[in-house]
Amino acid sequence: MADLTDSAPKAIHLTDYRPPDYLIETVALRFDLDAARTRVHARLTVAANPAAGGGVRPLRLNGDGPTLLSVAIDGRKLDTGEYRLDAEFLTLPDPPARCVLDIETEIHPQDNTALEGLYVSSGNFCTQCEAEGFRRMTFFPDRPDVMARYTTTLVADKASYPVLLSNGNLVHAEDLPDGRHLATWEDPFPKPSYLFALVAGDLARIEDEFVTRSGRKVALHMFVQHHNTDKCAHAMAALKKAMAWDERVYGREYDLDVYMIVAVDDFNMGAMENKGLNVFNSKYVLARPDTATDADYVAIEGVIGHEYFHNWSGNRVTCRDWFQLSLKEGFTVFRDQEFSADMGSRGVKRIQDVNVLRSHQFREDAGPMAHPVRPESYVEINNFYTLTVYNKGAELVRMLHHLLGPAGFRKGTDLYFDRHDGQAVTTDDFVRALEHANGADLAQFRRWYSQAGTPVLTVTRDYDAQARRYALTVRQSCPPTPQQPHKEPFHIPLAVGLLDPEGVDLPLKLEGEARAVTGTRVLAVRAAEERFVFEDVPRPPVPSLLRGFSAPVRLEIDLSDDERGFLMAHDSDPFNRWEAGQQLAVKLILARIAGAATAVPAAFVDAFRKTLASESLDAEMKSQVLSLPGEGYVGEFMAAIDPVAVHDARQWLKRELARALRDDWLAVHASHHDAGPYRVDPPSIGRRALKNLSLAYLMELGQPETVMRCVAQYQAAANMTDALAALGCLAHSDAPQRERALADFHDRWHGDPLVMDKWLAIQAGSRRPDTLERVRRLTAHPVFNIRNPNKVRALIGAFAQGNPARFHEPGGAGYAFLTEYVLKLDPMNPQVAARLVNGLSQWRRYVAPQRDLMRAQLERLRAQPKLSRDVFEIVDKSLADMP
Ligand code: B3K
Ligand code: ZN
Repeated sequence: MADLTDSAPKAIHLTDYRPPDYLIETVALRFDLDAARTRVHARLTVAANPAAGGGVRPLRLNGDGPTLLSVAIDGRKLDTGEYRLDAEFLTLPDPPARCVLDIETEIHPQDNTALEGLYVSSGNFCTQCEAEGFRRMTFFPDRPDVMARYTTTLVADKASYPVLLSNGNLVHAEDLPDGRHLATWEDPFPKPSYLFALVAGDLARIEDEFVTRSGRKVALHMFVQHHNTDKCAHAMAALKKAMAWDERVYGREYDLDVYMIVAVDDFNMGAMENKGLNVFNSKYVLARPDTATDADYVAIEGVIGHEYFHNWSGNRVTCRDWFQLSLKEGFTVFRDQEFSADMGSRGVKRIQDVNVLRSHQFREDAGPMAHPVRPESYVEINNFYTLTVYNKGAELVRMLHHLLGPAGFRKGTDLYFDRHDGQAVTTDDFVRALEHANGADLAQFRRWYSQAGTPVLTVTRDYDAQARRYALTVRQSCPPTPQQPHKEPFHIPLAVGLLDPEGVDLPLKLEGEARAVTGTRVLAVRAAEERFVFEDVPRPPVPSLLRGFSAPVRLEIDLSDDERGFLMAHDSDPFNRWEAGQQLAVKLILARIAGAATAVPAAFVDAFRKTLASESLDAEMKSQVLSLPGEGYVGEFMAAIDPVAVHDARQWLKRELARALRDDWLAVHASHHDAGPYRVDPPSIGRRALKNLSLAYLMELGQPETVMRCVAQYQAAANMTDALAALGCLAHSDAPQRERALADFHDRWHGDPLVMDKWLAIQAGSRRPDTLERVRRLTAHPVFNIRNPNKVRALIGAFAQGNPARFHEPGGAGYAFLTEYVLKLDPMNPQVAARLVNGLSQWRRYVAPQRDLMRAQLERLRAQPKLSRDVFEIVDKSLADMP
């Protein structure tokens, strides 16, 4: 904990990067595991780094909390006068240029509530070392550009901890006389300390095998608590698909004899890509049709893929420093998005990814925490595992893919992996490899990595009937962000199509070109203002711009409602078809808020009806097109967000659509049944999604017969998707059946923590006026546990981040409640506490009195004498002046 009465935590700057003074060649670790006190012995072979400057160089080893028992150089134990020990470092003033260092420490895993370093979850040991958890176990140059070969020996009581795992291959196992046993693991690949992992516990092992395309057999082992062995099949299948996909699409094979995944219940985030030994939040492993929803199944496949893909993009080639985090995360998110697109529906996947980006990352990019994809400074690195680094970072890689084309992009990644295998590198190295492989110039493109903020593209069009010329004028600008008042123009790939009056894509011929190309073209926008002239355009077309969301920008164009309706019906680009409907809906909701809409235009209702009946859209895509934009996204269009007004206006639109299309929704709900066993392919997911969307619309009407229908679905549901959809509708409603259903769900599933997370989240997300009261009560319920991050996210997170209308109630009770929780949680788990504070950091965007009430809670937090560095940084930046 940082004691702020002494000094505020200080920032680390990218410009201060220096290569390490010493490298570590090998690390031999021995853990004598005991939940109360564990002994760690580390033997490091140390060598001065020729790449660093000469002269006397102290060796500084990071340490965050371990008790130092002894330190020896080349077998000679040092006296206390021969080293310095402070809150952050163990410093050896002038060690030999080559030496062996022995360090013994003691740690207390069972008291580790921060879930970083070595901790205990459900009685088993596990570790989380990224970003700076290794230093919580022993003293070490805990930075990613120090890559070493690890050998790890684990010693533990055999009855309690029959399974002992670490990175690499098992090289030795032995029973000891005192009921303990020992296992030694060796990882042949040099790695940074953040990829170290160990697991010890009483776990069941699910086995499978993958044969790589060069014919090597890889054992696949999944470790879960014994009662969960029937929930691993989907994750295992996903792993095999991911391994095959990375071979096919990137030419990357797996490199060890065994790939292990361990599922734990207590985990700060989704999962962790430790070399050969992934540790997963059980939420992203365990699934059975009756316990997991379609969304869970899809997310499991995506996260399994993500962590697997890190084996190359992150592990074999790693980051030089944490400012380069997007090197591995942005690239790996792009890889997992494309994997999911190939496994499921590409169009739907793109819509979902863009929804996340626009509703959350755009907001981050416009707020006090805005930072470039390659940040320039940080106080606490854990606060920079952001949507900007991950999701905007992925958009950058996607743009590179657009600009170079699939073949050029692959040439570039081949060069990148070959050139940098075994190295710790920068985002610039990544871009350079793509440039070199293609003879391309990406100098201007690099600004995407260094400039924060979301660019705005304003497009105007004109048509010259006589000359048959159609011109698009594109202007770009980017708002100021903290530390960056002015921005230079970006290099933006703008994918466009032009539709003729029949809704067919026109052949596109740019001024001066010899031939026309039919379909989508990617225009390179580079200057602050550019004009693109198309020739031989017989009639004024309807432009379809930013197809597939080809760049992470806000697009402004004055399309009429008729034109948007036309695109919604005809665009060949599925993303823009969806987008046209979203923009129409946003406009209508905003008009309602402004008091200018009393009825839903017939054309809008008609577009919905036609979508439902369309033969060119599948059910999954229909469910996307017919879903109204989220409240968070609508708020983005308001000068000052009024969450309650947004909610009410959106509800109005939903009700009107429910009423106008009642018979259509009923017909869909009645006809979209699952036949046969549960499947998670796109047609089945689509069928359930459209059926459950229909139910949600119908439930807006508050009619007893729909409530009966909903209860019947809940009771008859053979899978969690249908059960939870019905329960979710009931949780919003005033229907007397609500409480009975919630109680029934609890009684049925109270033994399953992941299902109980859903039960909590559904109640926290209810739009009923008594929701905050209920959330408060639930914090005292036996299934809630503040030490378990999933529970905190399910209850407090779902309320503060997923239920804007209730969280932002004008009295400010939601803010006070959140603050109480942040204060309670901060001493235990600063990482999770800091995530919650994000719910307040956007205070400037809101109407009064909400903005002032949010600020008051931030000030209350800032006045606390002891805050973690994590929470301090967010609070401090949130209150700082904006440019
Ligand atoms: N690399 C980890 C995230 C670690 C977060 C540390 N606070 C998971 C992932 O992105 O794959
Ligand atoms: Zn990742």
